[in-house]
Amino acid sequence: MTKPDILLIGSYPDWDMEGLRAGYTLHTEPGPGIRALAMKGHWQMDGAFMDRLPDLGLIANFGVGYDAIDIAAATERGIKVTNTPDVLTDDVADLAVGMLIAATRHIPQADAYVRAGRWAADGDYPLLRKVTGKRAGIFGLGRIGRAIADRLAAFHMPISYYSRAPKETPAGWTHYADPVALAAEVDYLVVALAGGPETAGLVSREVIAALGPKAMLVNISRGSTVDEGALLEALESGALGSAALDVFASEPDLDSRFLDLENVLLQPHQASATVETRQAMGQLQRDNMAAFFADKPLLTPVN
Ligand code: 8YV
Repeated sequence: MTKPDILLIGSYPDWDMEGLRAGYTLHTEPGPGIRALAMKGHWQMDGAFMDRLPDLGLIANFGVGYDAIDIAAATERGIKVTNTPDVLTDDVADLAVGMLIAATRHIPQADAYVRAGRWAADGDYPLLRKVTGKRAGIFGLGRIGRAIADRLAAFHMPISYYSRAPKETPAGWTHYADPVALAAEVDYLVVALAGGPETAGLVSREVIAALGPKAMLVNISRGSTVDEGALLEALESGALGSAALDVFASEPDLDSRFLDLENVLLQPHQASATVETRQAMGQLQRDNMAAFFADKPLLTPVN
């Protein structure tokens, strides 16, 4: 039996390549006859590119966020889009909480202090602030936001959240319809919004100002959700206490002003980057393609 033709975008580890080669004839350039596209990375997928694939029926995205794909353009062309939700939720929530604690308790700086011999030479590391019991705000209470909130609730943090409509939550969680009002009430603001035009800049200059000099912004979603110019200014002036960031507007070439700041913890967009989760994401991407070619319902459709 001939293998279906698919276009491969992005760099895949051997375990994915094995599964992909076993099931498909792989192409690296668009053209006729290609019915599915396996996409990885944050490469802009617009209507003009889709038009170079006249037989395309499916874009199978490796990742939960599909802000790089013009969904309206895909729908107009009768192209289905799938993503990889759920399988990465725990990892992303784990990293958000890890970053929050690491940045508050200066885990990277204290490690450097020990390695530099400063513990013996200069004495104990300066005292910091406590994490447990502080007030947490979650921006976007989808699957990932909820998993972060559940973890922070275990640290006895009162949970407030921003979302368009209130969600079903454990008793005592507070919904805010106004992002600025939420920011004014919390010690930590963790951004777990989906990317895309609807959420662009939602962490605005006003939200950052409302957080204030003692608060921390944590972002594991997309750089586009934050007014990055306002964030940099506030971190530089001390108007915002600190930030822990896994994502940036211009990643991977982030604004070099971040590198000069001591009140920021920087991560290389690695929230889903464990072997277990990346294998599960690759499997789900291939399972969606297999369903498409077998004319079965897609597992995790977006449109
Ligand atoms: C990326 C992510 O997909 O799932 C998402 O939305 O941002 C990540 O998991 C990953 O970097 C692979 O491109």
